[in-house]
Amino acid sequence: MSIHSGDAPQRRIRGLLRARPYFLAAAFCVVMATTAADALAQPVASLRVAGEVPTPLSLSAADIAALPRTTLTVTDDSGAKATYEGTPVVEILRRAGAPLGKELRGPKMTLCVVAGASDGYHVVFALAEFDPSFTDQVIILADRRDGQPLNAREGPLRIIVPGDKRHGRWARGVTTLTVLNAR
Ligand SMILES: Nc1nc2c(c(=O)[nH]1)N[C@H]1C(S)=C(S)[C@@H](COP(=O)(O)O)O[C@H]1N2
Ligand SMILES: [Mo]
Repeated sequence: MSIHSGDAPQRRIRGLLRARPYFLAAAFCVVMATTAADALAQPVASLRVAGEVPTPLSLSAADIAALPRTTLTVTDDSGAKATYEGTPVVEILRRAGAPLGKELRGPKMTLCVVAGASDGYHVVFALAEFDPSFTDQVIILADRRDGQPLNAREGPLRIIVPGDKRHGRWARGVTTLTVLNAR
């Protein structure tokens, strides 16, 4: 390459240096757009636990994966056998400070948990339905089916209610658990 000043390649380089702020701004935009696109393509599991609890929570996928795990083999709505893996919902409610065991009595017996999903679907449970001192049924918040992360249609998080014969409360895409007193 020629090193004589004023020839075409040198002028091009001086031009690039003068324009550097614009290149930095453009590069910044590309990085931000890529980050935003990734966020849209791969929804990260997260869950907000709010309402009448002493400790509202915002849990990431990693937070949920670190909780105690349970596996349930159930029959899905199409009649197929499926193994769901996740955390018992009671573990999440316990960390939010919801009253359980001997604490769940009297006026707290009307406490409910409303699970909200990303498509606007909502389902309701009595708090007692999650409590192992009331029932042996274990309702889970699943993040895996048959060893794989839940697909975009049903995940990242789905409630599995093994004792329900109809699947209306097996809410897909759960993003919120709201504790409310029904009276
Ligand atoms: N988010 C969300 N979850 C949902 C629904 C819904 O409309 N939105 N439908 C429910 C109903 S009525 C049934 S019968 C089951 C169907 O389960 P499937 O999606 O595995 O077939 O999902 C349940 N979970
Ligand atoms: Mo349904």
